[in-house]
Amino acid sequence: MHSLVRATVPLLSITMYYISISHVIHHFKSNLADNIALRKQVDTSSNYDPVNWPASAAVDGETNQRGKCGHTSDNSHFTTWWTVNLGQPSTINYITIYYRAGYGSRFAGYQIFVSNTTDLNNGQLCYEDASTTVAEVATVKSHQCQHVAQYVTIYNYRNTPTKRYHWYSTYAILELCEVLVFGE
Ligand SMILES: [Ca+2]
Repeated sequence: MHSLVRATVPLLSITMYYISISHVIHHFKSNLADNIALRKQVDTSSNYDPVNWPASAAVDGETNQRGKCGHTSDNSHFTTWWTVNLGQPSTINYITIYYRAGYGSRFAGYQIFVSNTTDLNNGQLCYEDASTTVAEVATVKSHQCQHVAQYVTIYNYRNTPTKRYHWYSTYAILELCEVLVFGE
């Protein structure tokens, strides 16, 4: 009888150990690997061409630079923004942006906000690009942004008459090929 008990306890411990490890792996995967922005509702300050460059193209799962990108108007705006609604307050881990290649002068200076309403004044600034040369502006870049939020907004602005750097585009324009929000 005693030997049976001794044999059972280690087996139970091993089983519990594996259950615990698989739970951790599942939790790790869902935290890091799920793009919770995919095909979610989006909104934008303006559209350059809602048919060929729709705002929703930034959450269609296609990161290919030759595919569609969300593109705000290029018509004399000094502020511009694009927002994805995650549907509910979500635990965000990090955000990866695929920008249109070759247009770093437009993307430069962009900000990432997370918020629980569409009012950015109630949100948190996660990141602001401070590249000093156009070559520093990465076409693909990930940002740690560990907050609980329902909305992720990419915002940009151009001061007039003085821009931060002479190589910045004159107007604020966003060309987001894909915005991935990893979290749960
Ligand atoms: Ca896309």
